[in-house]
Amino acid sequence: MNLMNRRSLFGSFAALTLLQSLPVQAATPMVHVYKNPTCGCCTGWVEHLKSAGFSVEVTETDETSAVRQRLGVPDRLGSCHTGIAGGYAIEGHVPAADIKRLLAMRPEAVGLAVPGMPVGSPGMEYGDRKDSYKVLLIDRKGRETVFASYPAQRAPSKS
Ligand SMILES: [Cu+2]
Repeated sequence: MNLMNRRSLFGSFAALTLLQSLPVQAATPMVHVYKNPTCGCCTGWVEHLKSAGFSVEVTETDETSAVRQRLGVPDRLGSCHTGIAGGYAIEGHVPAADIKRLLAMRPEAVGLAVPGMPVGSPGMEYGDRKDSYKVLLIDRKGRETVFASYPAQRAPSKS
């Protein structure tokens, strides 16, 4: 077998392997997360996504605000990390269930944001305390509407 034939044979194998792997990849939603290397709650959120069945790729960067700007997330809605899922920006501690709903609905939008770092959101667990927070849908003009609301939960008092 000459070199040309060997190359094309390898090429076919590669193409075949790629085709076989595609259905599996499509079934596992993928999130690419940009986070500061020292951010602990960002890692908490990554773990939350993984346990919800997402495959996660992490890029550590000190320029998280540049990533946010590139994706069209207004600074006032910013948090500690930015993810990309199915072409959407996922800013901050957005629950995995809301990302799945977004990917199923596929609206015309920039993506989702949980501004700041509300206590009790995924990755921001702090004992039993859960503050209320909202998941916002950002449209292409940078305006937000409420996508999901999470009420505050008080731990039962131990008296
Ligand atoms: Cu955080």
